[in-house]
Order: sequence, then structure tokens, then C-alpha cells
Amino acid sequence: MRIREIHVHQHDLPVAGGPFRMARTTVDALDTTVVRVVTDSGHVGWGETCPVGPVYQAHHALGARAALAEVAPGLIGQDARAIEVVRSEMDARLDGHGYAKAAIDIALWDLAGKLYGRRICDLLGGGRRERVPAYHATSVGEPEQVAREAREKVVAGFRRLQIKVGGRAVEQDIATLRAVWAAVGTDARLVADANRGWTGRDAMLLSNACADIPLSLEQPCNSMDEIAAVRQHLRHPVYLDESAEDLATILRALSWNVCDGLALKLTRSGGLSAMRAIRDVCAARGIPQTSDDSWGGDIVAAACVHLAATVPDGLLDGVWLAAPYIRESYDPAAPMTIRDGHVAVPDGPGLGLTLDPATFGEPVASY
Ligand code: 0XW
Ligand code: MG
Repeated sequence: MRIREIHVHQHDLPVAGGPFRMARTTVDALDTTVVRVVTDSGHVGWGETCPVGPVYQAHHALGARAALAEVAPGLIGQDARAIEVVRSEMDARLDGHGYAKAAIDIALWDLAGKLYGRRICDLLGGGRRERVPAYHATSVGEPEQVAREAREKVVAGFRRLQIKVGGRAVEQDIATLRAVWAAVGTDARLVADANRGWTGRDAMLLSNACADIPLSLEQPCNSMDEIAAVRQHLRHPVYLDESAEDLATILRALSWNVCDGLALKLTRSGGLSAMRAIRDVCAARGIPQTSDDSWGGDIVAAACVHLAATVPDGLLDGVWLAAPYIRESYDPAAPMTIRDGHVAVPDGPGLGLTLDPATFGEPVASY
């Protein structure tokens, strides 16, 4: 079962409902890269990687496709089932760039599922649930408007809300969190995600000013070093997101005791193979985690949901899907959607998606 062809497609994902604002970047359209891997048996596996613009973290769409151009030619003829061997081959051809290699990794898991007739969650150790909780992320905004949206999302069934903050005076962030707390109370778990946008001073000011609100602080400062410097002065649990670059960095963060939870990103980590290992490390240390990505269509969404289905009880904080911000679905017959604050684990082998290459047009590169 050898890899015969790899096709790379570029696809535009405009943000539905207006721009999405975070501390360091505002996005109104995303450029996603979809990978189609074809075996000599005629099986097809799909993968995807979609940086949320070039500023959110050190990833960008053109970089993903350039990285795939480095690794893909050397994968032709490799055994598609030997995922770890293919990962090593990718590393031998290009250092780093795990977010690009993740697209191939996801495609190989999709292929494996189709070859063995099993869902990805089953291959990852077994689905523990048939639907997974989703969380909702608000854009950076005015206190009353964010509080209104937070309330609406609680009514819609979400039990976890991530409130975007940062990139403005910290007093506005404090006012926003107070308004959300007044509107939502304990009906939902609250997270303040500064997306690297606070100084240590801002993090301390906000954490002390909101000490009475049960909330977690996600990626408060730019780097792990900055977070470590203020961690002991914070009154809230800390989650790492952008700083949780890969398994090695996560091991360092846990040994330094820099965080209490992880906002994991599927493609940043290197794909499903890497996330499986990170999930198991988190289980060994009792670290709660999300299973999401910075953006992406149904392929990224399905992969995140399969992984989430396998996270041990009590450690899954939820998944985040870009679906509510995307008008189209790659699989119109069975779109990845959020209902009652939950997402169903897709049926069917592999990712459980039925995709038509015509959806993505002519490949921008074929190997
Ligand atoms: C909420 N997200 C999962 C989507 C946005 O791209 C940012 C991200 C995060 O948690 O930082
Ligand atoms: Mg985050």
C-alpha cells in the first residue's frame, strides 16, 4: 500500500459574520492548504493545515505549501501505513515546520482508517464518547456586546466560553470580563485568552482585579519565560496555547510548572501522531486540554473531534471548530456542525468525511 501521488490544493475560507479580532491580529479571510494523498491501491486520504493569518504564531500559508514542496517528493513510494516511518522521512527532508507536515500526517491517518475500516478515534485507542463538548470564542470587543454574545452562547448550549482579550488597555479587558461574569455567572466555564497580548504587569493587574471570578488565563503573555516570571503572582490557573509548540516544549513547560492546562493546536503540534503522544503525557500528569486548531475546514475539524473523543474523562475541556465562521462545508451531506454545544464524532472510516476533489479545484502542486 504505497503512496502514489500527493496533491496540494489552496482554498479560501472567508470569515462569515465579519472579521475575527484577537490581541495581535484581526482576520477576515483564511488561506487553507488541503492535501490529498493517493495510494497505489486507489485509496485517498485527506489532510489540511490552515494558519490563522501570518501573525497569530510563526506559521503562514505560503510557508506551509513551500514546506510541503520540500517533503512531498520524497514520500512517493513509501508505505502509507507506516506513519511513523513517513514522519521520520519528512524530518529527514526538512527541519521543523510541523504545521505543514501535519497535513500529510492527518491524511495518512485518514488513509489508515479507510484501509483498516476503522474510524480515526478507534485507531487512536478508542472513542470514549460519541459527541464532544465544544467551546465558543468571542472576538475582542466592547464589554456589553461581548457579554450579550456570551449569554446567547450559554443559551445555545455552550458550557465553556473563551473571551478574547488583549491588544488594548487592560482596564477594558477587566470591564469585559466583569460584564461577562455578570451575564453568565457559573453557567459556563470562563477563559480569558490574551493571545500573547499582555505584559506580565497586565496579567497581574487583571488577575488581581478579577480574583473573585472563577476563570482561567490562556496564553497571557508572549513567551513561556514571561509567563513563568509572573505565574506565582497570578490568582488564576494558566493555560499555554501559542507557547505549547510541540511535545518537547510541553514537557519543558510541565517540568517548569508553568501551566495548569493546555490549549492544544492539532497542526502546530505536528498532527494526530504528535497529539496522541501529548494526550498521553497530559493523562499521566492530569493536565486538562482542548483539542482544536487555529482555523481550518471540515478536515481539521473532524481530526480534532476524533482526537477529542479519545481524551480521558475529566481532562477534555472541549473542541473549537471554525465551522460557525465558515459558510461552506467540504462535505455538504455530513457537515461538521455544533449542536447544543456539542459536535458528533463523524461516522465512517478514517476522518468519516466524503470529499470531492472538485471542491478544491485544480491542485497548486502535484507530486
Ligand atoms: C479560539 N481559537 C481556537 C481560534 C482562533 O484562531 C484562536 C484560537 C485560540 O485559542 O487562540
Ligand atoms: Mg488561545
